Amino acid sequence: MTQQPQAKYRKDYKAPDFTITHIDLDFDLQASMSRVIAKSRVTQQVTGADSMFLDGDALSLQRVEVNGQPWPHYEETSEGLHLSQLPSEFDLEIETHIDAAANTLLEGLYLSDGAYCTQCEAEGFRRITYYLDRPDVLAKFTTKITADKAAFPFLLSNGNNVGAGELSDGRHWVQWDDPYAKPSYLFALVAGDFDLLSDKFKTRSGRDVALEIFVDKGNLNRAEHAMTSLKNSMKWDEDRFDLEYDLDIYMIVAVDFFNMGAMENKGLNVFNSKYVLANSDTATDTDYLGIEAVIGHEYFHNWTGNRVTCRDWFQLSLKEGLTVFRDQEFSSDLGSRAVNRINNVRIVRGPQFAEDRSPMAHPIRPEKVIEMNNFYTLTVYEKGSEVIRMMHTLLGEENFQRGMKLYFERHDGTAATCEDFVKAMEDASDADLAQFRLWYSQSGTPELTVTSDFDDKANTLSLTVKQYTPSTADQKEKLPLLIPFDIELYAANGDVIELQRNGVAVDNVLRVTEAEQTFVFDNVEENPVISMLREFSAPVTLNYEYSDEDLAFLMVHARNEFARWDAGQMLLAKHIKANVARVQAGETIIFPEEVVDAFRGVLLSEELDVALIAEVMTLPSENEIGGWFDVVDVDAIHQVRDAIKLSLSTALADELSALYHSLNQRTYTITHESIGKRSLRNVCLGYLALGEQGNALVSAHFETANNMTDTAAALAAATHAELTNRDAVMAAFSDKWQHDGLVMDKWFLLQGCNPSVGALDNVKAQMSHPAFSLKNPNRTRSLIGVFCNNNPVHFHEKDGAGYKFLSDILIQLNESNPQVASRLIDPLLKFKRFDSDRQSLMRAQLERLALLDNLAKDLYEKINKALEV
Ligand code: B3K
Ligand code: ZN
Repeated sequence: MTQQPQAKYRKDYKAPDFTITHIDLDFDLQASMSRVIAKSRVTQQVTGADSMFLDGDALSLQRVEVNGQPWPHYEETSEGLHLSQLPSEFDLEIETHIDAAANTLLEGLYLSDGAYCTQCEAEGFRRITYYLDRPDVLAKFTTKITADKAAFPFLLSNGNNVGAGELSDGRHWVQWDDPYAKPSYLFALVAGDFDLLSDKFKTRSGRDVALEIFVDKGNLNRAEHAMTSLKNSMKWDEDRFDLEYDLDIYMIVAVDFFNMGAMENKGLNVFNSKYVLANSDTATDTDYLGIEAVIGHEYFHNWTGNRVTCRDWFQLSLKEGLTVFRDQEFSSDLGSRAVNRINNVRIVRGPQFAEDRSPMAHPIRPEKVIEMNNFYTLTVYEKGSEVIRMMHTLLGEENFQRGMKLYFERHDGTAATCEDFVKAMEDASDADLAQFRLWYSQSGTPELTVTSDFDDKANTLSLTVKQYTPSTADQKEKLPLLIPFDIELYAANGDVIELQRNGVAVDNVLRVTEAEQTFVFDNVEENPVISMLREFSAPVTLNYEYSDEDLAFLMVHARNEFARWDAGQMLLAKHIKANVARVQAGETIIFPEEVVDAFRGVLLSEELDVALIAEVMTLPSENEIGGWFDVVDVDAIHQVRDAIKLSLSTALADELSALYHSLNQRTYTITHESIGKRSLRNVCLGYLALGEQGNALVSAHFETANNMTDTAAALAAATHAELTNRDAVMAAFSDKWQHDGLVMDKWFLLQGCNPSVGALDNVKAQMSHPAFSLKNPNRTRSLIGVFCNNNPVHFHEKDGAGYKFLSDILIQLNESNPQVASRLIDPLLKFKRFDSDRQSLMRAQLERLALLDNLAKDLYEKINKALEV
């Protein structure tokens, strides 16, 4: 590395000396190189300023003009263009050449299967032209695109199509005008040949909006669900948030080569095809729900992100945390609130909590960044959403919506900060969020330790709550937070005991604000069972000495579905932890009959929603379990989890089998009810696959499946149960689908998490499969990402071969696509969580990577943090 990458700090924010109010872009797309002419209107913001620095990366500069005259006062650096001796207001014209075909980074302008597309967030626009590539510079964009008409019949950009024409040489052009000022990261251009699904939406004020979804040729029959999801999103945002769409057209383009899920460019979203394409043959129910969520997420950004954007990238959670909260509410309003909450909580408790314990720990509003792309994290997104959710819990829906209104009144059309959002919430509701603000600046996972004391003379219940946040890699000292702690008390007969203080009913959401605090409730006539942290009311861990009986009681009597699921998880957690200790001490695994009975009760319940039963029966992942220990013993965890699964399978075989058969649906529909039934039936299949009839049952399931959910469930059951028919069903699937990378991702994923001996060699072998390519981020994540993240026993094999394999891959990706490399490296960063032998093997690979002389900023930042003492 020639020059060490420099960090930026939140505290150093400074408004720009000049701003750009208008930019006219003119693209001439050619096979060998593309020409970009950018004409900007620049105005001074700070009196006396006469120089400015424009960001630029991998550009070939052709000319610079100021007010129509060639401008000699510039200097090119590796990071951009320094212009000097500038007047206070001027027109700037810059011509650059870029090579889209050579762009493997998938950032800036690149080719995806013959179509040009762009990705500019966070700092990709600087790979298109020299610019003030920062989110607080808001300009009105016009875009002219010229390209060969036969190869690129569709030429798309943000805003409205305002002109088009043909040229004599077979080329054509289209002109776009976006009436809303925006930062450069929301710019988009797409040029290609697609199939187009068109529809329209009438907004509640009566405007017609044209809806257009562009997909690869031949995929029109997979775009319908995305369109329905888009219309549902538009309607939901009007109904729940009072927000209406603001342009006459909304376009979505699906591409196969994309570094993440999707991108909310104004009026022209670019999506990973994974989050657009679906039909019953190719997509699972999870895919359908994922598409609904991501289409919603990007649409909701139109207000939370685009109309009000971020002042600087440290404020990313302003748009991401809020928009995740909105998409979670959308999915919950349309589907099962409990199942959505469970799945969101699994992500926070699993990988987000793990991030807090890693060298990359950061608050939802980071303080220091080297490569911004490294901060599109679970902390900024998922914990960010939990922080918004806590405000929603504390203020209530009505006040929260008042806060949203005020936020838009104050900040529409501007670049705002997280503080602006909290202030709007506070001012609209008269709440005091002073202490709550710490959630934005303090990193780490708070631990709540609760003890209860029932006084049968005074009929009082005292709850003592201690909060403690362990130090994190980025921050030693921690302060007490305001934690909304939602509880409910139950009598032995299942009745709810009202929470009272001094005889007056009090809210279920306790405000925990001190390091230690005691809450006393009166008129409690019997020692109650306490449901705590209901709905996961704060992103914290909970320690409370529950008895098995109390947890089994809550699984039946808790009034809310989430709490019932959570009681089941706590019951499992108790026994998993105890058994890991037993295995480590060389003792045998014990899983008591009473615990099995609690799960039998759930399977037999006639009142519980089937989708919820499926969730209750799903064991926590090995990674989540790993998070409960200081030193992660991957082998013991795997052994215990497998043994418990087998115990449940054996003891509950009759109940599982009866449910499996009764849940069979003749016809395939995608309603929430039928998704729930398939989900439980396939969970039953996963257990039954471990029994004597496993092979026969899974083969029959595979043969008779009339949709991808069931097909994929058969493959998964065969894989996890290591059935002898596994190779046969996997081969049949590959024969049928090897032409379709997106479908094959389900297959690569199962190769990645294959528990059998020789898993790593198998993963290496599958890299030569005709459908695999390291150039495609989806394939890479499915096979290699899943192996390294979701196959802990084999990734962490004691010889260190898994670690070496990952760093060999990272060496390749460091050059071709550092953004993907930087996501893939995460399991290696966590080396301190393992035993000392594994630690040194993992560290050695990080040290090997650190020595690369062309190490990208992305990897540099993470490796350096991990290796810091
Ligand atoms: N805003 C984009 C993510 C951009 C990631 C840049 N590395 C998608 C989203 O969150 O909606
Ligand atoms: Zn987003």
